[in-house]
Amino acid sequence: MLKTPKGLRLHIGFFGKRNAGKSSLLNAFAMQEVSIVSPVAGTTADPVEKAMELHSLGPVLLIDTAGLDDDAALVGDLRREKSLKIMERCDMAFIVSEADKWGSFEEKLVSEFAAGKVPVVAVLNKCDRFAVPESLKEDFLRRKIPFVVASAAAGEGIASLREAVIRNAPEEYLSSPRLVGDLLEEGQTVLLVTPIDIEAPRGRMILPQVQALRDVLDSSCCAVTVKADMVKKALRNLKEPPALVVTDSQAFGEVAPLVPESIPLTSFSILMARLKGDLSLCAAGAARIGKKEKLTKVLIAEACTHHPVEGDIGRVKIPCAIRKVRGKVEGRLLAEDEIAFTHVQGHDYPEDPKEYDLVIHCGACTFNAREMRTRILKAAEAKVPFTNYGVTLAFCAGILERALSPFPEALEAFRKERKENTLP
Ligand SMILES: Nc1nc2c(ncn2[C@@H]2O[C@H](COP(=O)(O)OP(=O)(O)OP(=O)(O)O)[C@@H](O)[C@H]2O)c(=O)[nH]1
Ligand code: SF4
Ligand SMILES: [Mg+2]
Repeated sequence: MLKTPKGLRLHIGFFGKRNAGKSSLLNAFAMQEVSIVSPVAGTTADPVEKAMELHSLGPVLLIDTAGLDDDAALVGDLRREKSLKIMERCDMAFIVSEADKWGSFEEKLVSEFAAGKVPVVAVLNKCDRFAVPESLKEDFLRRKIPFVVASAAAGEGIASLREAVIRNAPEEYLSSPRLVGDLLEEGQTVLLVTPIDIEAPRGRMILPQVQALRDVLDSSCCAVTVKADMVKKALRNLKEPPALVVTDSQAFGEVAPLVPESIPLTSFSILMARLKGDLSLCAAGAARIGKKEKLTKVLIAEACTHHPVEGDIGRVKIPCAIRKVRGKVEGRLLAEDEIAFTHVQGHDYPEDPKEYDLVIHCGACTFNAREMRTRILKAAEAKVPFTNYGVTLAFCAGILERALSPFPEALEAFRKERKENTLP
């Protein structure tokens, strides 16, 4: 159950003033003592996460946060900041207050989430001690704000809270997103090319590969999985050509000449870019690498916090590939330090990335779509082009047009941006 990638879980945040009962509610919801509860205001200092399976919806991630009282002096700035970061990651928010204390602070949270189109549920807790004013209930009904009257202590209203999640969950979580299945018809064959190199985890495959394989099977299609050196043989052995070839982006250059032009070819990272964010934007963003204007500062963001390995994609392969392309654009050999690559990992990401000429993100398979969209939005607001690993490598290898062939809109966005390029 807990093997579901974090990125595909509905993220539900518990927000509200200190002592409102957020941690108690999370524990009651999860039916486990996950988060520490105490009468001392400010008990939860750091976000606490709990993954669970919610009946009839599927995998969710519950996130408890530090109280966000309106009096900033009461709550440390760092705590506030952490809770605010969780707000950006949430697909749904529980706004918790004591039953008779719902006020302007909670209303402000409602408007903030509404602005980000994040569904909220008002949770009026401690109903064993305090009564919810009738006028408040009427007000919620009139404004169509879902609310639940609960008591974490008495276990009241917890079932209604679960129902409220299912009733208000964003559409995309009710129908699981497709990684590749929508490109296929039942019974077709897909060739998946997955190199087993030093970066491949021991004894297993990486998430995008596993997810693609699962989606092909869910689509009642046939998946043939090979390493890059077996592509030729696999194509020869198949009686009918595959409907699609999906390759690891690092093997794209090796695989592309082996696959006839008539067979659509793309990469796992391009499928992930489409699932997680905005493929057209990533395609247009990659064109920045080949533009005449100088490229001096590049931000490389990775969702995982793994230790870099030899030949690491973000630290070695991408900087090398970009220097090479820039060398061609500028018609000279670039010195090592002419382009500064800054690396960030995990949930670190600048609030305002305006100092960079380009942001390059990993496939973000462990992030949910909303977190990725928030990052894209930050780059867009700072007018900084944004792209991802797979799209970058395909661009640098000169094969992005081919990799985008199954996605006409993204191809068009890339061609439009590329007009100003100096590259052939
Ligand atoms: N009577 C009653 N007390 C509750 C209820 N829910 C929580 N409490 C009590 O309220 C106090 C605060 O509960 P917490 O769950 O720690 O509240 P919190 O919102 O997580 O507080 P922070 O640590 O400030 O984030 C504790 O003493 C709980 O036992 C409830 O439904 N009824
Ligand atoms: S670094 Fe990014 S693409 Fe790679 S496994 Fe982690 S989340 Fe997925
Ligand atoms: Mg707490």
